[in-house]
Amino acid sequence: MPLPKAELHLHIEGSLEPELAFALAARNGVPLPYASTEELRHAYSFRDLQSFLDLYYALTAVLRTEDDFHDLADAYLRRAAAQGVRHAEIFFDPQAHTSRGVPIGTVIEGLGRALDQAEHRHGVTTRLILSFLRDQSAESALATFESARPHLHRVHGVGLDSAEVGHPPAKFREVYRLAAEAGLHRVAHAGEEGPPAYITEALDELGVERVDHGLRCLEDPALVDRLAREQVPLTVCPLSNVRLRCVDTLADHPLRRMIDAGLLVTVNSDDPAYFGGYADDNFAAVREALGLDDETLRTLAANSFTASFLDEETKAARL
Ligand code: ES4
Ligand code: ZN
Repeated sequence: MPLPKAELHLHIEGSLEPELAFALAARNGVPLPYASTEELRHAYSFRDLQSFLDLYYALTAVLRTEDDFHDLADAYLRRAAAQGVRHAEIFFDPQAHTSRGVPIGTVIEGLGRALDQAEHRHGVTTRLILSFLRDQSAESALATFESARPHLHRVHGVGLDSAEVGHPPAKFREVYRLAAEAGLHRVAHAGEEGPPAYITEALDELGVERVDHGLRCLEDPALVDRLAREQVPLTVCPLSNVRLRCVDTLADHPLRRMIDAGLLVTVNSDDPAYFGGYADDNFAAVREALGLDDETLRTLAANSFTASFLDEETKAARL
């Protein structure tokens, strides 16, 4: 039985498996530049974050209707539940869809319908995190946030993702201020490919409560001390880090060093359809490659609830 855990770093678009991509392409009459699911899987070999993002955004073309977004999220939640996930805080990238003419309401209401049913159907509680594309303008993020306002009852927080280098967190100060004003939680990807200074900036300029990835904090000992002292959660994604070549091999992954430094680390799957595994696949991979013992794995699973946006009473009940 997989350990009960929370998934805190999961892009719903990154859970689109080739089989579902082909089924939705057929349903919507969208042509795909691949002859088969096998041929598509062969394209899953990435040089870096950007080469992955190019395919990730290309495949979103199959997602058009509310039912598509519902089916995508329901398929993820079913798989997650089988891997011991009891709570999932799920990113979505509205700009990847609105830029193709899909209304933001279609995206949020479709995902929301699957999330509403998830506790009953799959035993998974859920939260939705609206994520801004950092390689788009600050104005586009602001317009996206304004267009999401009628749907904010379904949204628990905001995040920041896509190509990191050259797009520092401070670019999004204004939209994060508005999000805080609207009572939303704040997280951001930082220190995946970008420098440790982006982690500090995300904390100080955006007020983030959690850092997604955060791997490169290890290059700055003073920052590690701060993250440990303040117990800022880091949502680490081991299989993603290998596939996007942030680390050479799983055996080189700094997860254990991060735990030993006193950081509040969690293990997550990022884009499981692309990176070779869901939540428990990531747990199993680091157990194997880094020789983590059962107690360490239990700590990582407990950290995932601690670092979640569940209220304290619910967290305790889920542990
Ligand atoms: C992402 Cl791995 C990763 N990094 C940044 N942005 C993303 N969007 C989807 N996956
Ligand atoms: Zn991510």
